[in-house]
Amino acid sequence: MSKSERIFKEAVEVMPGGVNSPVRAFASVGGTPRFIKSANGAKIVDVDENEYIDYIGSWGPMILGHNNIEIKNAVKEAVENGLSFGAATQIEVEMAKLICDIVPSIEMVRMVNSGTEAVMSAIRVARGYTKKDKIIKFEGCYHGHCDAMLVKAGSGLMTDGIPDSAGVPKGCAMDTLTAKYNNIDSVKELFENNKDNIAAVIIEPVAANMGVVTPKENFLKQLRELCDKYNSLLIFDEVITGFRLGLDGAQGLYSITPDLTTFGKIVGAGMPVGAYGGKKEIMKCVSPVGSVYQAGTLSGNPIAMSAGICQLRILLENKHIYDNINAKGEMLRKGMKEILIKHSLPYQVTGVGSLSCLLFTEKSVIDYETAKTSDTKMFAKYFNEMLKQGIYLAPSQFEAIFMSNAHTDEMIEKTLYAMDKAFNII
Ligand code: HOZ
Repeated sequence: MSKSERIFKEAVEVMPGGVNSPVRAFASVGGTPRFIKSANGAKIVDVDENEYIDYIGSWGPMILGHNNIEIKNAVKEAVENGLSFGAATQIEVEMAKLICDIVPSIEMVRMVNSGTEAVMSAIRVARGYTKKDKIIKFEGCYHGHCDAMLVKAGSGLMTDGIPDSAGVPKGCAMDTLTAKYNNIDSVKELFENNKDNIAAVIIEPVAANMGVVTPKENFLKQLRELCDKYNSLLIFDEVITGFRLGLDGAQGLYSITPDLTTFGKIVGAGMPVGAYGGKKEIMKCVSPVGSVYQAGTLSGNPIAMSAGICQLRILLENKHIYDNINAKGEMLRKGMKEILIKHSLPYQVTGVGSLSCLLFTEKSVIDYETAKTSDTKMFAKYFNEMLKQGIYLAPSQFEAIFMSNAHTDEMIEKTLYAMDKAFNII
């Protein structure tokens, strides 16, 4: 029995599924989750000393690769002064200024501790500001695990085949309306039927929790127009895309200005950080200035801020990193497509920039329905073959492949070689 297997046996006795977040449990791919001991650059090592090329990158934060020396030093320095004060610190102001400088749509920002918290708070702000209740979300988009967003959600729910979570009171989900991603008519219809009641439309501008699904041309622009027409807010959930698809995320890439944006992952460089922000007029609704209450004992924690600021500064001062990771994402996608052709397989390679996915369906993936046509059993076989060859992919068909600045061409070539071999076997 491997060490991972032994630890997992203990883990399932004391933790639901043996994990602290469901997708990690390998439930949809079978086998035992690898218990990770350390990581460096683009490689991770498990407790049995197996080394893998890592394409999860802690689900997105590690855009520079693991264990970045500058970030590590920034954290060490911050630790010397104490872990948390529950009081205002200068470093929080530094972080807020940095985010406002980097992302033009953000005039004011509030730091929280996760993407879920950011979304939950942004929705409350949208409701408080507009004095309306209903929220439109898109099938297959995942916005963390707050009650109102666990309706036809992507990520772990899609992996487990349970679109709506148990334990969400009807009242909480009653005001969540779902539209179809990439289908503007489905949004128009909801607006027409709920004219004065839509507080906000929330969207992952690139949907990265049902595979990676990019927006059709003009789709985001049309959403912006509809929100303006009906006096509703447009919220971009950039927890995955923020600071990844460019410094100013998907909103920069597609030239759309949302009213509110949520961040997580990269903004914390591996520490538990989220943030939400937007127009000053809207953010001034937040307590203590306004009447929308939102708080957090560890929000703006100095250690987390020091990590996040360091990572954002590196990205800001080295913009070529984006060219680099985007080119590597492209190299991977191109290579995957060639292998599919070689094996006469009809599967879909999707993605943009450093986010990619291989979906096991012959249908072009444009939304939740088409993503769900994926053969998840085939994905599971593929996943396990790749793992055997030292390639650590997300253990779910519907999660992204994350490229970091630490991935080398050789690593990508090795990955493609493994993929070719995997398709000879499965
Ligand atoms: N929410 C993440 C997937 N989109 C999973 C996080 C984790 O399991 O660590």
